[in-house]
Amino acid sequence: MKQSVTFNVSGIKCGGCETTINKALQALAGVVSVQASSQDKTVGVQFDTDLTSTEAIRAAIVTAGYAVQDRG
Ligand SMILES: [Cu+2]
Repeated sequence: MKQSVTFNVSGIKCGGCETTINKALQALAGVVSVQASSQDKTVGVQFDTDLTSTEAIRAAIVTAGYAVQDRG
């Protein structure tokens, strides 16, 4: 099943950060699309719940060097 989630991510400052996060997450099995925004400081991800999870995606963002804020 496909699911979408949006993370609030601090430290996205430019297009290079967007590219870093896009590449890191697109390398994960099950990730369908990634939309990192330096303007909004968000990362929207569409993924297949059979193959990955919000926890795994969150961990990949952290591994890439960015901090994920808890959603309000
Ligand atoms: Cu940057």
